[in-house]
Amino acid sequence: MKAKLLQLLLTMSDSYISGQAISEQLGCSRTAIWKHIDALRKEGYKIEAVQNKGYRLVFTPNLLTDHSIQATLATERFGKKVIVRDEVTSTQELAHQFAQEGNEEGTIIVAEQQTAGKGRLGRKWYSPKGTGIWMSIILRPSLAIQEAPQLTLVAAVAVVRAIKNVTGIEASIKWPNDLLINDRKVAGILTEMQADPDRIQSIILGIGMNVLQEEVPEELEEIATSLWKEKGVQVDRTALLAEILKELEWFYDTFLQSGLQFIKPMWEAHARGMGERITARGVNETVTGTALGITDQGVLRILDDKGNEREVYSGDLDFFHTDR
Ligand code: BT5
Repeated sequence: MKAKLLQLLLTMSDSYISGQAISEQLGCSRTAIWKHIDALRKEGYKIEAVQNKGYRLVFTPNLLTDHSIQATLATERFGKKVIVRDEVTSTQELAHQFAQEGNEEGTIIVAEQQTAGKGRLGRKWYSPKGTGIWMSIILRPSLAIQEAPQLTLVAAVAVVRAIKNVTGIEASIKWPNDLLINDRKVAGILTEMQADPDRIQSIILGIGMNVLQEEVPEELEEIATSLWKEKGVQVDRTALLAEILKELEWFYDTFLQSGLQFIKPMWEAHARGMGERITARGVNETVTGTALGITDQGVLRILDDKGNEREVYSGDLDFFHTDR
């Protein structure tokens, strides 16, 4: 009910809506509406109440709550079930748990703060309170196990588009899972899998994005940034999260229908370092050469210094040329 009321106030925010009209639309009593309005005000929403005119939303706090997200979503399935927590160790951990308990595809877990946010290979993801989007989404694709890493690339394109749609900023993709603005990392993607020997049970897709941070920790100063640092505006995190889910749902469905071929040109158009000299540090080997692009399976193609084409399945990239 609170989400529906908020949705109504958000849509009607350029005019007043009477208590009577709200109660008719939502099918609840005016007392119930008043209680929800009071609760929203306590969260920091400023809602004007003018006699004979009604209510009008004049200020929205930059909070992530289940009702703010539900009131803003424009998706069919993703985010229909939203779990928001103030503090968690990692939304990935919680999402694994919820997936095992049978929660359906599209369920999202969001936290205002993570005390043990995870990157790849046991690395840490810094997730300070109230400043970012720290979210995990449960996916249940019918894919072969070896196809699962492609979802990282699909998500990267979706998140780049969401950033562009909401802020106008063109982020670039650093293979396989980083999003950069001016060569500094603004977001990271983590794809984890629960699988039987031959079948994917679920994929937990984690997205971490720095939105409102004025400062990043000293050790990340050279490599990390936030939307606030790049653009100087306080991007509404709920609107951005809803846009990410909208793009992600579309790209995910397209990927499941047609594979990576359709998305690959978009990925390559946004990728940083293609056609340039790079080093890819994989788990078992390091390859230096010219990045040629990716295969239809999302594998990085490199022309090494001996003139051989090499394929790298996962790892970290180093660029030799930076814009900074
Ligand atoms: C990633 O790993 O970039 C994946 C990050 C995924 C985070 C999300 S948040 C929601 C969900 N819940 C989680 O617990 N995780 C996911 P990787 O490519 O391994 O990069 C990790 C490296 O990025 C670290 O070693 C740092 O150098 C750097 N880093 C850490 N925190 C950062 C931040 N907030 N912004 C930019 N860079 C950061």
